[in-house]
Formats: sequence, structure tokens, C-alpha cells
Amino acid sequence: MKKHNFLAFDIGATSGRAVLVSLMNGKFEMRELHRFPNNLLELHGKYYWNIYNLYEELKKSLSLCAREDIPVDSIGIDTWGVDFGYLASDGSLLGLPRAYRDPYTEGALEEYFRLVPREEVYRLTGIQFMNFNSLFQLFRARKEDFAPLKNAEEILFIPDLLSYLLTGKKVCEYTDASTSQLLNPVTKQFEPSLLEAAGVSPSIVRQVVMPGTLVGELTDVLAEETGIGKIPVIAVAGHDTASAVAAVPARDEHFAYLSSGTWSLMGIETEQPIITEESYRNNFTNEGGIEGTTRFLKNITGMWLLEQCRKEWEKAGRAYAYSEIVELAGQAAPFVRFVDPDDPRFANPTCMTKAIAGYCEETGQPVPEMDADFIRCIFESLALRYNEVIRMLKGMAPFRIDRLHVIGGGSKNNLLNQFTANAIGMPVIAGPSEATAIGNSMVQARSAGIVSTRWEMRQLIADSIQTETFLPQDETVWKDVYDRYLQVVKR
Ligand code: LRH
Repeated sequence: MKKHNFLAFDIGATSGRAVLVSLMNGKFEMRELHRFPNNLLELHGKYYWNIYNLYEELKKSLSLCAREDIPVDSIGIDTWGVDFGYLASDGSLLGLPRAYRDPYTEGALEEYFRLVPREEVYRLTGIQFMNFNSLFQLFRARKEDFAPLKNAEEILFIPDLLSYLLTGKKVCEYTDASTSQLLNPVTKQFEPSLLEAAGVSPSIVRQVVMPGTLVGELTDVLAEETGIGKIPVIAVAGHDTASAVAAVPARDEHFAYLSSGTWSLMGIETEQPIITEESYRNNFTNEGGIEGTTRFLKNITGMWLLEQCRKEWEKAGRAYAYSEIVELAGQAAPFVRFVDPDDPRFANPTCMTKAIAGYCEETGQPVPEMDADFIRCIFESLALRYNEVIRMLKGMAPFRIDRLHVIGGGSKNNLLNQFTANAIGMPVIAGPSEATAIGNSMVQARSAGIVSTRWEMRQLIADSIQTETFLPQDETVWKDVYDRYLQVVKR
């Protein structure tokens, strides 16, 4: 059987990589070709993504492939959600895309709800309320008289924007567009009234296409400059979480997933959106998945807490490898203090360790002293928050959930996997840690006609990777601890 090579660009809010996924005889192998940082760029009080830098890194990756003479079948790009760039009528990119951690959307929700009631926005979109959703970014950009918006003919979401830079062709891919809070998950079309209320013309968005659509080929200049040739670019599941969920190595629907990275995205895959009184109250989202499925999930602040602490410790001369972090957590005293990972103060604090210490002080808990105390507190609090969210999910899921698949970089953290299993009282199956790149390449493989359904993709993934299962332990202890956690976080 012929070997197929798919190049997956997977770009998160802190780093990106180019992963080569090679498929042969019903199995795949993967290799990271290139990794690069993706940093927020602060300019005069506004926060941006340096899209031109990302473009350079994509080009570098293509050149690396060409240098190794790797015959690439196609390319796919997935990134974090909600953000977008503005394009002028001649196709020029206007400025840099604004970053979702820019505080310009603070307070935007309440202001917008005076124009369209909160319930109505949820009824139309089924999307959880987070102030950085594209809808509220556009609303605030309009209020700010942000020049790129004023001069824009259209917007392109980040994966589509990068594909556009590579090919000169524009699409609006469904899974990423679904994170905007502008799409109706039932009709899978944009809701013009939401844009109109924001003071933005509905013509700023284009018709959506489904994952697997061909965007176009690399431009002649790029094909030549990188030496790779006229390779097709596929609009994969452009939202990183959608690509990750596509790669859950499950055999049936009875699972919940936790896509664990900077964010922890916990949810289920459903055939239909779930837009109910309860999902509204619990602020669950209905984002788009592959094959028209819905990713019914909730964002939980994930490794962001730890990543920020780590940066601070590194600056202070205490750089820890990931293995050291896990070791430190194992050494610290258990169950001393908890935080609500989703407390708004942790969204973008100037100093994360101070924010955590402040939370502990305010809630009458011992303030962490050693780095290990912080780490332990973060891991335990995350596991407890996962339990809180999985309980909500169980109450709303249209089917029985009997295991949790943890995927993404965070699935390599065995201590947290065990804590999670203990807290939720259910088996945790960890892996693949590279779910996003795998899901990305599987959609490319489907476009190439090599696999046909998501279950076939998942079978192939299960046959190609090793997972690890964690069974619940110390359940009674964790039940008591969960009650204490609920008291601290006041729920
Ligand atoms: C994770 C993620 C998440 C979005 C956030 C903006 O990378 O895509 O699903 O909510 O970034």
C-alpha cells in the first residue's frame, strides 16, 4: 500500500508545530518537524498575534520538508479559536489579528445584552459566554472605531487566514467559525442579526464550508521559494479542539473527553446541539465537530495557571522541567488549599503566583509558600473542577458516560490523570498527547479518500498509539475533599 504523508500545522496560543503524519497499511507514524513559539504581541496597550511571524514559521516548515525530499500529499492548519484578521476589498491584510486575551472585551457582554438579550444570544448560538468570543470582539472593535474593522470587507478566522496566506484562496471553515458566537449550530449558518446589533455588516463573514474542503494549492511563489511544489491545502477541522476531539481513540459514543492544554476543554460529542435551560445555566457550549457533530463542552482554565507560574519561576532563576514539576507536586502536602481555576482573576493576571496567594488568603486558606505548594494546589483544584463539570455533563448528556478520554499535551501528566480518575470516580484513558495534529491529518486522509468515517479514523488511531488507563483510587477521601472544595469555591 502506498505511503501517504500529511503535514499538520497545529498552532496554539503559546506555541505551534509542524507535524508530519505518515499513513501506511492502516496505521500511522508521526514526527515533529518544527516547533516555534507563538507569543502575544503588546503594542500601545493592545494585544495582537504576530501573524507574519507565524507565516515565516510555516514557510520554514515547508522548506524543511522539501529539503528532506518528503512527498507531502496535503497540508492542514488548525489553531486556537475565536480570533480573526481583517481583510480589505483587495485582499490585503489589515494590521495584525487582535488576540483574545486583549482586555478590550471586558464588560462587553453586559453592554451587548442591552441590544440582544443574553437568553436570545444563547438560543441562537448555543455558545458559552466568554467575553473574548468573536461576537464581542467585533462589538468592541466597532465601539473603539478600530481602523482595521472600519476598512475591512471581510474577516477570516486564524486557520483560514493562514491558509489564505499560503494559497491566496479564502474559505470560512465551520468548526472554527462555530467558536465565534455568530453561528447558529442548528442551521450551521451565520446569524446576521447578531452582527447587525454589534453595528457590523453581516457581509463581513462568508459562507461556511465543512472540514475536508480543499482551500487551494500553495501559491506559485511559495511552491518555488520553499521548494515543496504545488501542494494542496485542506480546510481541516480548523479549531484545534475540534481536531483533538476527532482523534479520541474511542470505539463508541459513551465517553467524555478532556482536551488538556493551556485550556481544559471537557465535553461530549453529540449528534445534535443541546440548547436547554440547564445548558444555558451551566454555560455549556455547542461548537461544531467533524461530520456535522456537536462538541458539547465547557472551557475550564487548564494548564494556563501552571504555565504562568512557571514563567515567573523561570524569571526568578528556578526553571523546572515538566518531570520536575510533577515530582514537586508529588512531594507537597495533599489537600491543603484549593482555588477555582475559572475565577476571573486568573484570566490574565500580572502575577499568577500572587493571584493564587491572594485567592487563598481571601478564602481563609493557608497561603502557598513553596513552589511545590502552588503546583499541588493547581493539580488538585483542576481535578476537582473536572469533577464539578463532569457531573453537570452527566446530567445533560443524552447517553451514559462511562469513561473520560484525556487527550492533548496535558495527558502526559500521570499524576494529574490519577487525581482526575480519583476525583471523578471513573476510568481515565490518557492519550494521544498529539491528538490535535492527528485529528488534523485524519481529516486530510478522509479528503484523500483513505478513511471514510470518524469511527474508522478513531479505529486507525487506536491501532497506532498506546493509551494508558487510570482507575479511581481513594474515592472516599476525594469525595470529602470535593465537599471542601465546593465550600471554598462557594458553590
Ligand atoms: C484552545 C482554544 C479553546 C478556545 C480558546 C480560545 O486552544 O481553541 O477551544 O476556547 O482556545
